Amino acid sequence: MAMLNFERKYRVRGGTLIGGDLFDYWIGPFYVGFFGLLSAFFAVAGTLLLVYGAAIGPTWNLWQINIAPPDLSYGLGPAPLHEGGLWQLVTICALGAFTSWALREVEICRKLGMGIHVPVAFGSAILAYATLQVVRPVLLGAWGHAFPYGIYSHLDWVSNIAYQYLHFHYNPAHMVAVTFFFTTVLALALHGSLVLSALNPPKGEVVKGAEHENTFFRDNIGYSIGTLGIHRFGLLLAVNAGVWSAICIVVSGPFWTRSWTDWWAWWLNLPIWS
Ligand code: UQ2
Repeated sequence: MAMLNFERKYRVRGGTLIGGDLFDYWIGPFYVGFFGLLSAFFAVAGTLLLVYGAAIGPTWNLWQINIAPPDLSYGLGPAPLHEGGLWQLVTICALGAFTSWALREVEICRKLGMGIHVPVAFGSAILAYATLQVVRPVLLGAWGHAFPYGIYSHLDWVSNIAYQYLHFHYNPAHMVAVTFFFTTVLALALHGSLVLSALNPPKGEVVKGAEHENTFFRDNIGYSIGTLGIHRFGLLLAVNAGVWSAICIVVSGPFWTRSWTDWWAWWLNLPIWS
């Protein structure tokens, strides 16, 4: 792929966290770096392990393939390859690939003299995954509490865990997480549609800018959060969606074992009613 002329200015040396100049190069449009190689290694290794797991399994039906964590009886110890060991290796590869990818983003930020907002935001998604697959199983004492890798099997896992707490939607942290997810979607829909409506007019019509964007929302709801503000707000919403997801799952089991509907008894038990 040809290097665009502006890339010459931004393909700068340095900013690496590890390895100095050794891995400081590009392959086509992609920056490599130590963490690029590490991320690619973990991604390929993890994928091959999943394919191997499918090969020793009972089906090649894409919907039914399942790489399950070890039985609860293995606790937090290593399991034989065919009894959850594959799942353990895949999980190491996944976390290795995700964190390497985040650190590769940090290196690119440093090269460009930018803030590290993007990798920090990605970190909230990694946190949610790590909480599901590592933090909560460790607190509960067995890898068997993590979810299996498979399309239907992981959906079944979610359904089963939800019923274990009778009705997971009564989990207050889950309510907060869902609200952040939906508000993120609303904010991005408002932002994307507003920017397109101003910057991408029909042929022959003049392009509008921030003044028009502000005016639309002031006319419509009496308030405009501003062009910088909407991006700060979007980051806040999206990061909180990940953080509250992590909170809502880590409290389920380690800190609350009963029905989530029962949790709301604190309200009925307030002394003001008696
Ligand atoms: C805005 C603004 C933008 C935007 C958007 C708004 C000019 C281009 C979407 C409007 C957003 C508001 C009022 C906050 C929405 C609140 C919730 C809870 C979704 O004012 O500035 O910049 O993209």
